[in-house]
Amino acid sequence: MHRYWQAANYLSGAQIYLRANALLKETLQADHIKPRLLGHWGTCPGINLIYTHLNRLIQDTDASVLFIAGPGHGAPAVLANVYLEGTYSEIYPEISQDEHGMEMLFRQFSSPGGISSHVSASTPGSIHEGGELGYCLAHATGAVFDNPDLIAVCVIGDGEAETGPLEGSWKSIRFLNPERDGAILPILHLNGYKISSATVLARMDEESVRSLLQGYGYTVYFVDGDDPMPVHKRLAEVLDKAYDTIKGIQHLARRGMGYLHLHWPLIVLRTPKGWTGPSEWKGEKIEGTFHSHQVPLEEVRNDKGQLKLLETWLRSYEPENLFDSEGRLFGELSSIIPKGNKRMGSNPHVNPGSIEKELILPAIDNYAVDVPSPGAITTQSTKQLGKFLRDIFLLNESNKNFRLFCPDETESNRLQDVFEATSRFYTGKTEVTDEHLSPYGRVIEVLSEHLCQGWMEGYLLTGRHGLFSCYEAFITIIDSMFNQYAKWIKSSKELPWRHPLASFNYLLTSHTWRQDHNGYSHQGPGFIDTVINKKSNVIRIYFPPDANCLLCVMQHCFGTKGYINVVVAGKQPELQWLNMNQARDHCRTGVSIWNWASNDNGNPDIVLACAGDIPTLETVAAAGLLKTHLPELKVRVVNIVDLMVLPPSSQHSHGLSDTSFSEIFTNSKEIIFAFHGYVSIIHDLVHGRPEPERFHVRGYMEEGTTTTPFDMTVLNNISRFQLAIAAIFRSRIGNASHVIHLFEQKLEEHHHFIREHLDDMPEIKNWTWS
Ligand SMILES: Cc1ncc(C[n+]2csc(CCOP(=O)(O)OP(=O)(O)O)c2C)c(N)n1
Ligand SMILES: [Mg+2]
Repeated sequence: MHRYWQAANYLSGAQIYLRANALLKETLQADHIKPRLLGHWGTCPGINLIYTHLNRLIQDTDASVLFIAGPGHGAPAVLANVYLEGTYSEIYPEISQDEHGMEMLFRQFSSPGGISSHVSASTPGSIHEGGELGYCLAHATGAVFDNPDLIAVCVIGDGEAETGPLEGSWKSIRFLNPERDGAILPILHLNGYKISSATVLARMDEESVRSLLQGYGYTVYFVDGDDPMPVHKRLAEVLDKAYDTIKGIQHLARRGMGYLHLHWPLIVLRTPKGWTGPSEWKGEKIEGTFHSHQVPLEEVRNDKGQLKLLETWLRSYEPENLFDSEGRLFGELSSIIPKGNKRMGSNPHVNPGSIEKELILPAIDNYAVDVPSPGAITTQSTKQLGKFLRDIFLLNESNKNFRLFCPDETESNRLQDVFEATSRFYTGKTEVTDEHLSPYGRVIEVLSEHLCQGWMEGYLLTGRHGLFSCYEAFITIIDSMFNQYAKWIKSSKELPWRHPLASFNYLLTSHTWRQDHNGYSHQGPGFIDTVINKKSNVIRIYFPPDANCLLCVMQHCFGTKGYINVVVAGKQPELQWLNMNQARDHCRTGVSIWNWASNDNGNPDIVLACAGDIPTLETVAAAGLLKTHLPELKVRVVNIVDLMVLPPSSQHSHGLSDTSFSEIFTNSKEIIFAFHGYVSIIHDLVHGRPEPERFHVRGYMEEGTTTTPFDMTVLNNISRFQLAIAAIFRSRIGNASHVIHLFEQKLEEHHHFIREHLDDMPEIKNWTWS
């Protein structure tokens, strides 16, 4: 095992430096060295040590192990191991297990036309890039939900352990039920440093580290040292102990003997950063310090002394005793590699196409709202969705492949009908006043958007399905995680061997326009701005205006693969516009002219467009006002469900053809666009359409407080009166000053009324389309 570790260390160091002379058959020359030295060495020896020992554990126990490297910047180590075990060459035959393939492995690393410096979608066995630190333990946890036989071993850097999401992830074990879930085994790698500073945990004494982690519910095993042989011995012992503990917990739980007060194992590995690398250069220590973080010797091409030191370092692993003259690993070393799918690079949960079970969806007609005519009834759209979700849980119960992730808002978001089918997952102490808690629950409520996101990513990346329901304003907490996930999906799509995953579905509700209890801090539609910038073959954004449209959109999203779908919908009682058949047609095209609200007879003076449920209400009401007070103005109402119909089809596959766009928006008429989010999004999207300056967009402009629902629209200039006034101005219709005056008076009246009565005017509250 020690020699296997040396082989992995050799391959790791060589990936950073060599472009030729892979087996060091010749004396190392400057032109064997890559011109640009890019990569991270410091973390590699630790990752290699752990991987080597896991190979042994798997061989002895036949365990199914998913390997997650938190410090994904240690890609040379992960790549070295998947290369040694053969999984790399199976996927990329040109990187063969011989001298030529080894040279190619080295050349491609961090090189143009090659592969990136981090673990990435292109790395076999990986569901985790680790480029942006903090999410490894969350991914590990998501992966083992409902995978009872899987152990996700997660290496956590001591720098990474300082991040908010990682610090929050220790509680993940509280969300595992050993009866039905697999196990996580965190290995906290205290190599002492992050990029250039000391780490908090590495400088704490052993007892403090132990009590901290014990407090979270772990049994902590320490492995300490810089002398390889005792470290090997101790690491092998504690891995066996950890494995036995996991199996013991699962054994008891699966025989109904309880698990409430168990302690899951956790290993703290304290070994030097850059271990076995060059120990110092000109009196400056490298091994065991932050100087080993990236490239320990940077001047090897220009400095003969450094070149010599690099050669001494690489030869210290004795490549000639690891690989034969053709570059093949010696047989006795290969014997520690697990067989077939037990190799961590080909764990079947990682690229799950072949083991994924499709999500069974009930017919949405069962939950349809009866809408005899537009505006005839009021309902809570997300309440209807809750019934649909309830039945998804029921239909997929035996497949155990669907979960709802939510930061404690299922009830608040009006999805509580799901509790007729399942519960909130909870294994702690319960009180008689608790509701819907169970260790078998499939609703995962943790008040951490980071964990909801990370767990659901891990769940989907291992072939399952889910929904993340969140207050719209707080989803921006995970902007950066979304960003990384979208990059992962984009990169995966470029790899023919990666099977598509179920789409990541967001339901953003309790949205900006109806934050009745909470006000300004809870008003923020900015997530859409983040999403819109991602690749068009990855993202979709929907604004269903009512319950039937919400059901259509969600049904569609659950049936898609490989996308990130963002659905924004209100939870408050709201007017319903379309019956199910109309909703289906509307959602299929993503945009349509609402003829029932228009009076343009095919030739409008002005177009009123809207996206979002509240903007839709105000737009329809504005059309109603104009019809009553200025019937000669020909108004067309256009509703947009699928935001991505707006850009030209060259930019997004949902983009309307030029002809359809002109049919709906005309080629020249002015458009008053009431939008749920920030206005610049719409301006960006319609860039490239005929005369885009026709689009006069109104949306959320950071005006708000705890006020009435209608006042929110007034504060942000999208109330029916303001839209109607804008329509009159932009259409340039004459003889309308009395109407403008009337609408301005109404706004004035509203201002005084809400201050006196603390509620909206009855004519607003009770308004409906007629
Ligand atoms: C969220 C985030 N912040 C900052 C960085 C920049 N960064 C890359 S590596 C690193 C240090 C990581 O230290 P540690 O987790 O201890 O890993 P190791 O020592 O094993 O390299 C930092 C800060 C990052 N990748 N992600
Ligand atoms: Mg570190």
